[in-house]
Amino acid sequence: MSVTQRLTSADAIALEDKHGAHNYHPLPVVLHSGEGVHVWDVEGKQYYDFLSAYSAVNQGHCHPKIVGAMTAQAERLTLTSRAFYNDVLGRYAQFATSYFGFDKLLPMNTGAEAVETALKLCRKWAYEKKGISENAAEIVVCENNFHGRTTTIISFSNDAVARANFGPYTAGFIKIAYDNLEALEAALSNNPNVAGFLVEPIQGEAGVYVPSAGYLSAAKALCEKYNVLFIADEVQTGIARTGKLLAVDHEGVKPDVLILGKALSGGAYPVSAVLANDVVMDVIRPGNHGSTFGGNPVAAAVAIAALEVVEEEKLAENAERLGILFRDRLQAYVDKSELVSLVRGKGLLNAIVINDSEDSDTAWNICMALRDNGLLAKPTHGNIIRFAPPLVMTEAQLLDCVAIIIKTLEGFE
Ligand code: IF1
Repeated sequence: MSVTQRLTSADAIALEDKHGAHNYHPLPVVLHSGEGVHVWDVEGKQYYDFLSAYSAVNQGHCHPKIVGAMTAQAERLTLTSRAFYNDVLGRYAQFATSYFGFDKLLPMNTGAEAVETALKLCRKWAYEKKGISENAAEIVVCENNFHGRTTTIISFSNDAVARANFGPYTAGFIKIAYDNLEALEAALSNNPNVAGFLVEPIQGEAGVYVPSAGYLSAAKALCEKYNVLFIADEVQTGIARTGKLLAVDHEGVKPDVLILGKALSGGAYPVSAVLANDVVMDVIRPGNHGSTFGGNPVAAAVAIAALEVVEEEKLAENAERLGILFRDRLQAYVDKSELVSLVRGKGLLNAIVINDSEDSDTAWNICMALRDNGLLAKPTHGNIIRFAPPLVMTEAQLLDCVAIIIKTLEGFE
C-alpha cells in the first residue's frame, strides 16, 4: 500500500498500532479533514469536534487566515535558527507583548517547553534578584496539576501513570492543595527559599476544576507579600477559552510570568511562549535558554494571525455567552439525571461528572456513543468528560450539540 493511498479507519489504526509507540489510547475514530467546528473521518462521516485538540483549535480547524499566514511564510522562509535574525520574530514579539501587556516574550514550541522555560526563569530570578542561595530555590505547585510530560514536570505530578518509573525526579518543588489559600500562605510564610507559585487558573486535566471566586487574586496578593513569582499556566485556559483572553482576567490578576501554548497558533503549528516584564525576563542572557525552532518565522507569522482572529471574531465574548448557554442547558438535564452528578466550567471549557466510580468505563462508553451520534469528546480522569468545542461555534451549532449530548446521555440513564 502506498503511503499516500486513501486508508480505511481500520487500516490507519492497524498501521499506527503496529508502527507507532503506544503512548496514547485514542478514541477509535480516524480523522481526515477539519474545517471550523467540524472534522470528518476517513469514511467521510462528519463530527462536531468537542475537544478542540485540548483547546489548541480555539479558532476552528484550518482557519483560512491562519493557514494563509502559515503557507505564505513557509513559501518564503521557514527556519533560520536563532544564530541569525529574521524579519518576523521582532514584529511578533512586539505584537504579542503589546497584546498581553508584558515587556518581553521568550518564544518556544510546546507547552511543556514553555513551562520548563518558566521554571528556569523563576529559579534564575530567585538567585540573581531575590537572593536565594544557589540550588536552594523551591517552587510551589498544586496537587492534581498538569503542566506537561518532561522529566522535571512529572517530578511534581501526582498522576502515577504519568510519573511512575521515570525517576530519579527533579527536586525543588512543594505540593499544596489547589484552591486552598491557607495551604499557600503556610508554604510561603515559613520558607524564604520559595521562588515561585506555578498554577493553572482552572485545572483542566484534573477535571475542569474552577477555583473559588477570589482564589487567584488572593494567591497573587500572597505572592506579592512574600516576594514570590506568580506563574500562570494558561496553555489550556488561555486564548479566550474561558470567556476572557486569559482565565486570570476574570479576576484582573496580572501574573509575573505568563505561559501560553496550544491556541497561540490556532492548532496550525507548535507555538508556545513565556511572557514577563524586564524585572524578571532580563535575568536571561545569551546562551541561557532557547531551542532550534523557538521563534521561527512560520511560528511567528502563525501566532500573529491566530491572535488577530481572536480579536476580529470576538472569540472570548462568544465563549462567554455560549458557555453560559451550555451550562444552563446541561444543568437542566443534571437536575433530573441519575447518571450525571454535575456540570462545571467557565466559558467553553466545561465538563460533566458521571455518577460512577473513577475506574468505571461509563464515561468512555458515553464518548463512544457520542462519536456514533456525530460528536467527539473524551474523558479526562475516569468518570469526567471534558467538553471544549472551538470558540467559533454558533449558537445554533451549540444547541445542536447540546441535543446530541442529552440524547446520548439519556441512552445511559
Ligand atoms: C497529552 C492533558 C490537557 C496543559 C497545561 C501545559 C501543557 C498542557 C495546562 C503541556 C497540555 C495536553 C497534553 C496532551 C493532552 C492535553 C491535556 F490531558 F494532557 F492534560 F489539555 F489537559 N500546561 N495538555 O494542559 O503542553 O507540551 O502538550 O504542548 O499529552 O495527552 P504540550
